[in-house]
Amino acid sequence: MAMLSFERKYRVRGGTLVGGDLFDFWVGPFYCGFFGLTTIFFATLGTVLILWGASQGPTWNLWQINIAPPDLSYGLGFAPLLKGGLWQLITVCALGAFGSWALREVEICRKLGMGYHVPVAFSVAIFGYFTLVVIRPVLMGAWGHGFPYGILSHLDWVSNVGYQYLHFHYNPAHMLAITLFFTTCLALAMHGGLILAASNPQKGNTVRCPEHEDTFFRDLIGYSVGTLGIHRLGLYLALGAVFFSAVCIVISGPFWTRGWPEWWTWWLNLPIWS
Ligand code: UQ1
Repeated sequence: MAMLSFERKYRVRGGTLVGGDLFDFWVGPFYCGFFGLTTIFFATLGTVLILWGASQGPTWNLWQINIAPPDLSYGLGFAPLLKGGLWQLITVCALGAFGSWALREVEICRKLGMGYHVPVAFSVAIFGYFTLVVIRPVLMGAWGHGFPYGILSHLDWVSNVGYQYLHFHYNPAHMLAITLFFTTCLALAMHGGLILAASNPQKGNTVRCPEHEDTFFRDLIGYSVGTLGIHRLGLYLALGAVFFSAVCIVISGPFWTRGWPEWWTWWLNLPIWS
């Protein structure tokens, strides 16, 4: 397996969270580690359970395969395998695999003496999933409030849950989340464009440096957030988008059960209008 010249220097022992040197080795380009093995274990088991569930279902059509959560009547208890129990096991496997992957990232950060920004960011994504399949169902008293595992079925779930609250776009946390998603796209498009414009010149032109990047935005809008700042901004925007997505769904049901347009009556009822 080919190795970049600098890789050997950084492939050092240590930094593991559990097991000491036991799984502290590489397989080709991949770091193994204890959490590499637990990732493979949970991901494989979860995938096998999905395939077995599909084999028990009415279709092999990739779009229509569906592993549904238990009926609401099972509450927060265990359900029989083919009545939502599979969904429960697959959820455990998914969380096991995602958590293992995050801890594998932590071990690699420790080896390399880097900050934990990547595992922290990934943990926010895991938190989004955890909110949907654990926090909200627990707050509402039934695993049946989790979303089904299937390409079309999870889209139907999103649509149905949205319409349950009449008009989800009136959910203030949903508004914030969307705004952060769009702003993330704007920031990444500007950043990608700016970096390519400066550092990947046409034939005959020379590479431009951060001074040019800063100057471009200072000329354009009188302000440059800076080369480190744009990456901080991007991280905060993206994490904020996921965080407010989690907020917007967790308040829908546990904390607000009527239509979201109706929530805004507090605005119409302000005494300043009368
Ligand atoms: C920016 O100011 C900047 O600093 C030089 C970048 O880094 C290379 C950028 O990528 C972008 C997009 C900007 C402009 C962004 C704001 C919020 C003014």
